[in-house]
Amino acid sequence: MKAIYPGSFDPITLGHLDIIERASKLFSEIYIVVMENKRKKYTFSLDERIEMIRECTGHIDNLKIDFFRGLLIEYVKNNNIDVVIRGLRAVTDFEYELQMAMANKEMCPNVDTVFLMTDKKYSFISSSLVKEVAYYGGDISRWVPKNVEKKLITLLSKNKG
Ligand code: COD
Repeated sequence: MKAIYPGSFDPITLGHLDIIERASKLFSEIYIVVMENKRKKYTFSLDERIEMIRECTGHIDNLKIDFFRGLLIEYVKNNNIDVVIRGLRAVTDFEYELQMAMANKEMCPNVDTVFLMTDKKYSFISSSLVKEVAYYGGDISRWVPKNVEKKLITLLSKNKG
């Protein structure tokens, strides 16, 4: 079965990576798709977000990394994908995720959303939290892959300098 794990990945964290590693054992092929929404402002460019994912997922064989500007469900239909994977951290994620899963199901009834629960050590991690802690000089090494930590530090030193 083919699955898609869509997200902003701005940037990818160890929470995302944990979901990717676990999903890659459950499905034959995983599409990691970086979604780009014109109305949203990102810290990293599309190319940077893709590159960071590529650098830290080289050990997983059944991955395809891609991007898309548009409705997720269009990408799903165009690529004959069976399942949408999403991660759940806390009850606060649930409402948004349920709404998205239901809208996607309504638009494409043969596609299901599968939720993977976060590992408890990553349950509080989000891309925004990591960026905020890094901005104020905190240690983010336990929350992001090494390549992402380096990239964030470089970006912040450029912005401060
Ligand atoms: N542990 C486990 N899971 C996690 C963690 C963690 N620490 N951190 C994040 N996750 C999960 C999130 O819950 C989410 O499921 C996924 O990882 C990606 O997270 P983000 O934050 O990188 O990406 P999102 O949630 O901003 O992505 C939203 C989309 C861009 C996928 C969505 O808005 C979308 O599909 N947009 C395209 C337009 C569209 O189709 N809109 C209609 C949707 S009905």
